[in-house]
Amino acid sequence: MVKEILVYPNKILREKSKDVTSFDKSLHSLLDDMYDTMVSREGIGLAAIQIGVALNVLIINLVDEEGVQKPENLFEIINPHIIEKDGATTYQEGCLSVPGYYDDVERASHIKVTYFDREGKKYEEEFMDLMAIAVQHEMDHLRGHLFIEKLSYLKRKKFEKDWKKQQKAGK
Ligand code: QAP
Ligand code: CO
Repeated sequence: MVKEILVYPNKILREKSKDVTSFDKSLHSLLDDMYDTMVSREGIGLAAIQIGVALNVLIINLVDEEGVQKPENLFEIINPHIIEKDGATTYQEGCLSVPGYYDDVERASHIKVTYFDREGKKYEEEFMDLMAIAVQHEMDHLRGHLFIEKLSYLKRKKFEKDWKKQQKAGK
């Protein structure tokens, strides 16, 4: 089911998410709702808090070389921990909770992560490039952070000004 996505500056987006403790039907329907919601808005990543659920759950579904978003490339990542990170890369990020705004953010280019899947099976995996960026972006949501917090002071000020203007315009 498609859920409503919380948009900045909704305070719920600042909540810290908690670990999943049971890998049951309610987790599965959360994951399914997150997928429907993400796809309906043409997103490539979503954290549970973006639909108001403060659990350490995120999904990522990058597009392939042909630009097609295939369900078999979906990652469901639960209770993730970054155990190693290195390198640096910059990417023009966006976020479904900050629609219409994109800006450069620097992050580690390579990460090693432990996480669980929807059945509670544990994985240790390395991610690079866009997948590494997406995991770090979504994991920031789990700690109540948005990519706009990483902007320089001046860029953030300009963002706040433009955002207020856009909201006044009723968008
Ligand atoms: C997070 O972002 C991410 O502004 C996922 O109008 C960011 O899916 C992953 C979106 C950077 C990898 C790299 C944003 C859709 C989607 C918008 C998204 C919009 C419509 C963002
Ligand atoms: Co986001």
